[in-house]
Amino acid sequence: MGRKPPEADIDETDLEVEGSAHAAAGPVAVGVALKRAVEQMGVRRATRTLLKVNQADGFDCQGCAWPDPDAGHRHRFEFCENGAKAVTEEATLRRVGPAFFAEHPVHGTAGLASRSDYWLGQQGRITEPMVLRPGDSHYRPIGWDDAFRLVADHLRELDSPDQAVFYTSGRTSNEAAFLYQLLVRAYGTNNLPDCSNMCHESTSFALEQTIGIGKGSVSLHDIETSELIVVAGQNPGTNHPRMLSALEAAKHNGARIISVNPLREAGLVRFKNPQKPSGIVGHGTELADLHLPIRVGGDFALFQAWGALLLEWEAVDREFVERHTTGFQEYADGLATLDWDAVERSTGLTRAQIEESARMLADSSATVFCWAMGLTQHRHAVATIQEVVNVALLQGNIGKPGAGLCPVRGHSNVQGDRTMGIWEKPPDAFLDRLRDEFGFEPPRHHGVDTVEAIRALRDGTAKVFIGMGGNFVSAAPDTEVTEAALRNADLTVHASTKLNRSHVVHGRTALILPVLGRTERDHTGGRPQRVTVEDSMSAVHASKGPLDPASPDLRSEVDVVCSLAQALFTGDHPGARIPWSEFRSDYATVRQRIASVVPGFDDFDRRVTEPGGFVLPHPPRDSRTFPTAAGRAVFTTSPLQVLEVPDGHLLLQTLRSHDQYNTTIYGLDDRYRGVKGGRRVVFVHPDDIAELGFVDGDRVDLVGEWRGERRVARGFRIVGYDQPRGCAASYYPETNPLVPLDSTAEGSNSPTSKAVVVRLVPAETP
Ligand SMILES: Nc1nc2c(c(=O)[nH]1)N[C@H]1C(S)=C(S)[C@@H](COP(=O)(O)OP(=O)(O)OC[C@H]3O[C@@H](n4cnc5c(=O)[nH]c(N)nc54)[C@H](O)[C@@H]3O)O[C@H]1N2
Ligand SMILES: Nc1nc2c(c(=O)[nH]1)N[C@H]1C(S)=C(S)[C@@H](COP(=O)(O)OP(=O)(O)OC[C@H]3O[C@@H](n4cnc5c(=O)[nH]c(N)nc54)[C@H](O)[C@@H]3O)O[C@H]1N2
Ligand SMILES: [Mo]
Repeated sequence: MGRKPPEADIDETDLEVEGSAHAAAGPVAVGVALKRAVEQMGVRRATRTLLKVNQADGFDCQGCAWPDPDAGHRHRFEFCENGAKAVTEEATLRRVGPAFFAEHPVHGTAGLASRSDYWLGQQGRITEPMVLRPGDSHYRPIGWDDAFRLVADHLRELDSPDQAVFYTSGRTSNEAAFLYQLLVRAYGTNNLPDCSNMCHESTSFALEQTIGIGKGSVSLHDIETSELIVVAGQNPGTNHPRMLSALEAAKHNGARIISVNPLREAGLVRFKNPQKPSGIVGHGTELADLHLPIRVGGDFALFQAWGALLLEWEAVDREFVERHTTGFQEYADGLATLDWDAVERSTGLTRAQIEESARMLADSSATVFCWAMGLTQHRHAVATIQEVVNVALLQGNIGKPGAGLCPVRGHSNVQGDRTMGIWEKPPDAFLDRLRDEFGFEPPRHHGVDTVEAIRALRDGTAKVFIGMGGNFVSAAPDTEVTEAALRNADLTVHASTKLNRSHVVHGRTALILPVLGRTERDHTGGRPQRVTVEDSMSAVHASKGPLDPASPDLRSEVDVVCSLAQALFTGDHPGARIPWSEFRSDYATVRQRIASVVPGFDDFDRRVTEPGGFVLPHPPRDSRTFPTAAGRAVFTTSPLQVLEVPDGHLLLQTLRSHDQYNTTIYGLDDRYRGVKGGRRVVFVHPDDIAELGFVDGDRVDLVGEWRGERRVARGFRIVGYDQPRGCAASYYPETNPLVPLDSTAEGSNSPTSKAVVVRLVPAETP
């Protein structure tokens, strides 16, 4: 593949399967990253861009939300293979302009709608606003002012502001996110679903209930100085590669690591640090001291069992428990009768394995618990994360050096977007401050989350969908239902950098608004602007792109929001009194407003200019203060729930390959799992393959049965793969048709993407 985009789409007959790799990162990773960057950008642009990634004077890598080292301690190359791919994807020299759209009809046999997200994304950057009007076969250019007028007219015609849905993906800067929620609330709704609803919502909900704040409690320094790190339900080698450097540093300081994962993911087993000679030539570092090959969904039971053993062994920080927590006795009583048979069935682990790992916990006086989607996307995700908190509280592992809770966020500013008020359930205190600052009464009733938004569009109670980034159609569950929902809309609008399926599965009228990405210089209002983001550890810092924009017609997200607001709010509408043009021409004025509305942002504009930015307050981390209703950290008692899978079925988790960013498919090489040239694979234990009457390499359809409904995803190649019996894994988003819209986590309403009960049947079309 060269500078030119691929003409052909994915051809699954090119699929090749080799054994899985044993080490992550290392020189191969560097090579792959540079090759892709040079292919799409050329040598000079690639070098110039990559040298600015995650530097104090550069831009924040859009790859993930992992924090950067302190300003003085960064490498010259402070990025990873997959960060470089994320940057390349955006900084590519490929372009999708009016000629492209004139050439390609949206529908029909060779239409854009017949293409995969891979093909669409590989075509390049969108250069001009485009519109698809009712009855049209092709997208056509539209001027920016006409585009804003079109959206404003639709919004004004609705019977109620609640008939519009305003989605956000997690790349949006703090400034754009703050203005976006301001626009939406001034318009009159809290319909602000975001990718978080499908991601760490279970975490935010569980932490809010137990420690009083929905964010993690550790710093990078805590990781590097901990005695024990538990990494559960997370694949850092692929999704947060720079985390491996922190884990390596921790190991050098004597930490031990437990990996809890159905799969033996490459990065956790062995890691070659590309920034060090030993990583280039040596065997790398053995990261995990103990790997627990847990059954999918077994973490709830594992953490209960750990709690029970710590109690039995009296490995409890009594002083912390007494001074800072509530609910301990009930929790301890609940675990006294723990059903060990159920624990072993649920986890697929032996009692010896659980005791060995619990012993490591007992022996550690500073433990960090890390987790991601393997814990959050389950029916009992909230209860599971509360069990993680229970175990942390037992040993006082919150608010002390080297210890804490570390949910590892996904999108690079997903945490910041929530801080800025992108939330369908805003707290009253936030709305009060918004009212006092801007002089209008924000709506108080809750809005729709992602799942509810799909229902509202499906049922016609919502008619307009606006997406600030993201790829709603492909990222959301139950693809057929979601596609029908979007097609049912009067208007779908996407502020995007690249083409994706949400542009081609659309409402009666569809708009694409092309925006600047992180890599690009933002010269809005005639002056250079910068934006800010918040990472997974609550550090806020500035981001400024070095490159010329992909096209002179791009606008910043801040500009898009302000311009839409100006088109929408006229006359004596309270929204018309908000100084949108001032905000657009000087983002510092937005930061001043953020400082007045959002706690922890005092003197924001000045503090963010300091190298490395600043860290937001976190009462449990900073002073063991727990802002819950009880004023203490809360032990939660929940009855053990075991996920039972009927005979002949498998429990399927849907995960990321090493060559994608969510629905953006960079390439077809999942190097660490040995899959190349295609993506439709299902990983199954060799004994399960045999027991189900198949052989490795067979092509099957995946059939989901849920509450009497049947869902099918077609044409997957079976790949024998080491994991607990009864489990299976396959890539997202190809498997999203199998995730039922109504199958969500209790409490957070996140789709259960990591627990889909399926049957394998011989493929209908071989
Ligand atoms: N390169 C790259 N980076 C990314 C992304 C990307 O797509 N590509 N996505 C970004 C986003 S938005 C996010 S949210 C993060 C996602 O980061 P991850 O959460 O690491 O992403 P997944 O690929 O979904 O991996 C889930 C991991 O959990 C394991 N797992 C599955 N089910 C269970 C279970 O029941 N229990 C346990 N203990 N483990 C389980 C899987 O085997 C897998 O290792 O990464 C972010 N960074
Ligand atoms: N089955 C299953 N489903 C899942 C998951 C899973 O593990 N399994 N994971 C879930 C998770 S964790 C998440 S976070 C969601 C992801 O859901 P989304 O965030 O909606 O999806 P992405 O694929 O990250 O969005 C990619 C698109 O964002 C646009 N984009 C990229 N950069 C920018 C930018 O700077 N500005 C703007 N305006 N647009 C930009 C591009 O047009 C690109 O096509 O998917 C969820 N869905
Ligand atoms: Mo995510």
